[in-house]
Amino acid sequence: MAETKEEKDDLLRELLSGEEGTAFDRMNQFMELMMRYNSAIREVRTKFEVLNEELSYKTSRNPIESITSRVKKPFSIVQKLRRMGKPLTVASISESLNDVAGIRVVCSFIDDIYKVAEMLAMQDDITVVAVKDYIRKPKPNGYRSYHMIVEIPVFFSEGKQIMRVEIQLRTVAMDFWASLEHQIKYKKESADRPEIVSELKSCAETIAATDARMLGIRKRIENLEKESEEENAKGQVLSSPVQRYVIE
Ligand code: 0O2
Repeated sequence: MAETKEEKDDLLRELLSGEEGTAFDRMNQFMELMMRYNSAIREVRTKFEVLNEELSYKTSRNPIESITSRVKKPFSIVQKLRRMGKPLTVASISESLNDVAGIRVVCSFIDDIYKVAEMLAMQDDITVVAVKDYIRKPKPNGYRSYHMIVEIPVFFSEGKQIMRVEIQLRTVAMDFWASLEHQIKYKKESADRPEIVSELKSCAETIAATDARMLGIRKRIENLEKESEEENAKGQVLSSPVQRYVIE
């Protein structure tokens, strides 16, 4: 992990110290690639915003609570390439990394995650490259989220380019755990002590159980509402003059 500004600068210098062109050319190529990832994020983000608007209109509630996005930081890119044993070049970034463009979609309930993910996957300009379902199969530490790597065509001035985007879908509760776990554990060796690992895992399980209960409550309320609407509808039919006549 790069700790100081000097270490981060060294990593970046390594990325930009290829053999072709000048350092200035390579810096420009890098900046252009990041701009392209940003554009890909915008395209996918819009798709989620449209889905949220439509589903909110149809169901009178928001399946998506929030959407955040980021382009991976340059030194994180270099660290990951190095960890993977890949060349530290601009070309290697798009060839080897799936998560330079990242979008996090925080949903209200667990079923919203699967609904929204399926609706995105059905769109004909989206290709799903990989899925990791850490909700059905949580990580050993308790981490839960639904990860998708997708490809999307983005139209630039000189033509279409297929860009990769990593999408993380999780509930508010899963996001709460992941954010705090990240803060608590980041760069802290004592966070790996068995009692802390097991406490964090236990918190993740409590949160998952609460997520399931909240979904159960929502479904019960929806069913009760449906039953009462059906009752009201019957009542209306029976009180119409024709119906009254038939029954009498
Ligand atoms: P950052 O800072 O979030 O960008 P791959 O990307 O497929 O080569 P990887 O990295 O194992 O392999 O992918 P995975 O398992 O899908 O996880 C990628 C991202 O998920 C991580 O990004 C985190 O954002 C999140 N994540 C995964 N596991 C955990 C976890 O245990 N706790 C928390 N809080 N988040 C997790 P990065 O790479 O860490 O970087």
